Amino acid sequence: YQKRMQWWKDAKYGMFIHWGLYSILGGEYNGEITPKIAEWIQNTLKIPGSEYKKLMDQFNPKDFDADEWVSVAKAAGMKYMIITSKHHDGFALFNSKVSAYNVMNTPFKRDIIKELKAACDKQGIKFGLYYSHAIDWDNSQAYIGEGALRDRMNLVDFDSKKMDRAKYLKEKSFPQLREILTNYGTIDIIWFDMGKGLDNEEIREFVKITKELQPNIIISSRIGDEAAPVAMNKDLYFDFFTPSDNYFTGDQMPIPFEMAGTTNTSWGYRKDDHEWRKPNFILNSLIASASRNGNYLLNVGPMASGLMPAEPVKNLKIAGSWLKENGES
Ligand code: JFZ
Repeated sequence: YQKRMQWWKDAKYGMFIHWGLYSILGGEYNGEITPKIAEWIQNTLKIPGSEYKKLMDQFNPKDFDADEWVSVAKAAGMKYMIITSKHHDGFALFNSKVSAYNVMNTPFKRDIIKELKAACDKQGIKFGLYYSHAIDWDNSQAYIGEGALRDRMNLVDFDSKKMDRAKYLKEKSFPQLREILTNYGTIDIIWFDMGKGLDNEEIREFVKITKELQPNIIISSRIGDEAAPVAMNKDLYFDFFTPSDNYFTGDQMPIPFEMAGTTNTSWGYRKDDHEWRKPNFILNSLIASASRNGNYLLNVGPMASGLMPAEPVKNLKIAGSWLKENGES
């Protein structure tokens, strides 16, 4: 465990990227502005899947340049990159045989995961994948649970009573996990998210597949219920704890953690969100994490063009210069 974790502990700072069909909408659909985070727009505004899927025809980010994104991360002082290989909407940024709902069936027809992995290797930073393993709004069987979990499912197109989670896991989630952990060489981190609702046996199966295909990978705590850090020493099915970025103060964490934050107030690109966090905020967050032996994973939501918004890039670079001048990069 210590050996597997060492590079990550040394790295301290990474780039998170949320990019997908929702980036085309930028938080607005048919004149309506979503009140919540942009990548949840399909769910929040109850957009029927048949309509949302039409965005595929518009996915053509002609300015996308994997090397450029990795250069930004490097200039920021970051040592790894994690991108949404599939977010909750179910759309994959990689070439998938399991589901046609992927980037190869858009006008763009380029495997984004493949290009970013190559760029990270070339420029010498680590590469991880976010995969929404439990939530999938494109799969009629993606059942998570009732009560508080109910709203996380796609109840516009599907009836929760007819869903069969085992079927979803067997037909999409497990096989796609196999694809991303097989087709791109070494993957350094698997960032499962929103696993609440899965049972222990299912979680164990995710772990089993992951370790079988990538023995040295490290796994985020959101593979299951956002387990209390205290539970850590018992059943250690994940490698690091993933609090969100309101996790600023408090005691030393007893376990390795990675605080995830974003450069404005949304993860996916939102055209009306101009609350860009300043370099001093970024540095404060990094220090808040690093001083408690944790990592900071800072998100950028690129636009549909394939470019990152100019403001966060500028702020990240200013913070990065400070890190360089002060000997930490
Ligand atoms: C999840 C996603 O739903 C969201 O779209 C984004 O990908 C984010 C990084 O992760 O949202 C969460 C999940 C858990 C917490 C906060 C946001 N949390 O535990 O504080």
